[in-house]
Amino acid sequence: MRKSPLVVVPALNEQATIFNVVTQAKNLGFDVLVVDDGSGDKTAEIASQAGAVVLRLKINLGVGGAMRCGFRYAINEGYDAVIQCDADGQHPTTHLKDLVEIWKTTATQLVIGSRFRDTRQSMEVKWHRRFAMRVLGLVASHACNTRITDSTSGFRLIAKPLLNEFAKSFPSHYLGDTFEANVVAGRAGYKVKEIAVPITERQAGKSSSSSAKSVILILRSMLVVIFGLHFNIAKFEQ
Ligand SMILES: Nc1nc2c(ncn2[C@@H]2O[C@H](COP(=O)(O)OP(=O)(O)OP(=O)(O)O)[C@@H](O)[C@H]2O)c(=O)[nH]1
Ligand SMILES: [Mg+2]
Repeated sequence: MRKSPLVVVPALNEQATIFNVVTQAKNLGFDVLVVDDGSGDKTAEIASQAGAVVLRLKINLGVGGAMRCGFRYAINEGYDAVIQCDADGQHPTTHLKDLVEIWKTTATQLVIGSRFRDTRQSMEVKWHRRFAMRVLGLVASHACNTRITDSTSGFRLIAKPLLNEFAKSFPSHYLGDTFEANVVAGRAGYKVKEIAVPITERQAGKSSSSSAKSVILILRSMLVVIFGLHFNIAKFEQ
């Protein structure tokens, strides 16, 4: 029988929230892997006390690098799918099973949890960030052949055979692991779906995103996908 997806949590200095995230996912029956690549606080120890397997990397690889590690671990351990979930409490663990349900009922390889499909319960996003996300969403929708409203979401399920491809090559730069990866998956013919998920503000700790730098990086990402300069994966074969 197929194992439940492995919940992979990239975490950097999230000692205030990691315990709850891990225990909530474990209580729902999921195995949890926390990838910590340079926390100066007690993130790794607390995650381990909460029952997660913890990979501590010696160098900082960023979120994408941590996820690539998680994908490889999942394949080695025989999981068919991974769910990525933030360590800061932003992502509702109560919706982990919704991602699984879509994967199981629609044979989709990428299920994205969107904060923009149902805005009633989701976090406030400033208008310029929302505008940029809308443009990225349009490009991703075109590539994935389905409506994508939140192409930078880090709450998502990735299943085989896409999981095998992402384990081989997955970028670590800003937007490479989210927006570009979605476009790459769509262009290679993998089935992508998006569902509404309430995503809140981070509960504690410090954000890794900076708005000044992100404008340049959004432009960079747009050029990368327009000119097809992104990483490549094998096409989806039924
Ligand atoms: N392993 C690892 N995890 C990271 C790194 N940078 C951020 N993370 C984790 O990746 C997740 C997403 O990062 P956030 O800083 O929350 O980014 P964000 O959700 O776009 O920004 P906020 O909305 O402000 O929270 C969190 O669980 C972070 O702890 C990193 O360099 N290495
Ligand atoms: Mg966050």
